[in-house]
Amino acid sequence: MLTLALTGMSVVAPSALADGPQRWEIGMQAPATPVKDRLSAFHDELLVIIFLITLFVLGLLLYVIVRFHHERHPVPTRTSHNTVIEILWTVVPVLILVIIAIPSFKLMYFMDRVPNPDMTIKVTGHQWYWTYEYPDQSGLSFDSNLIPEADLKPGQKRLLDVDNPLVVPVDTVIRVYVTGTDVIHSWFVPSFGVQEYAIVGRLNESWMKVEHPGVYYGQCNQICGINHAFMPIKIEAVSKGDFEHWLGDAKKKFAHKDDGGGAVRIAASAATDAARPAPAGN
Ligand SMILES: [Cu+2]
Repeated sequence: MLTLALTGMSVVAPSALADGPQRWEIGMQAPATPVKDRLSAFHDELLVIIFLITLFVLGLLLYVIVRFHHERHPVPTRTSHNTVIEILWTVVPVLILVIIAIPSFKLMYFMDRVPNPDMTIKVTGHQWYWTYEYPDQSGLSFDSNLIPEADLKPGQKRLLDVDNPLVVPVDTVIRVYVTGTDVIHSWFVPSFGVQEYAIVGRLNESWMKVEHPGVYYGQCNQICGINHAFMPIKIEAVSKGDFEHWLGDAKKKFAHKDDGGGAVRIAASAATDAARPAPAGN
């Protein structure tokens, strides 16, 4: 019941914090994690640099068009080399690229390294749905399937809403493992700045720390077969208290008859070994 209540709550909750594709959207989705904050800021910085370069080139073009118009400049110059200019137009772009590379690499390392994770989530891509596992929570796991268009309830998003969304607590550093069972998929949540390939036999790693409660949408963005467009990602970020409630309910709702497969146990022990003292409340 509480699960339903929570789900209902977040669906009804102010849509300012629901982040997915919007009509006529031209910018990026609003950031909801420190990684995406930095990605958006870096994007904006690059936009300034690109704008200045474009302006400079446009200025040069206009100057050439006006200054060397055949009426004003009937006899063309025969200049074919100018060492100073040639050095400049090689060195200056290199410098610009180096200046861009420094924050770019910093950001890449920031995205790559999981800072002291509080919990772990394992995402498995299948043709054509996702499985979510909480290895820290005695292997809680469930499948997340698209809601077909015919079954959509009012307020649910076509091709984006799922039967069982991934639920995560806010202000928690979450390590995300991504893997696959058949072909290559990609788990992509734009407002989290998380995009990780789901590859058979590999465990890719990313992380997120959701800053605001809300509903966030993503999609598989690696062409994975005929139903590629029908394996969306829905994440509900809730307060830590609500998350604990949800966990209690979810463990009952998704209790497995076989008490979890071998894979779940391996993931659980790997996660426990790797990190830190077992979380309280288990
Ligand atoms: Cu896909």
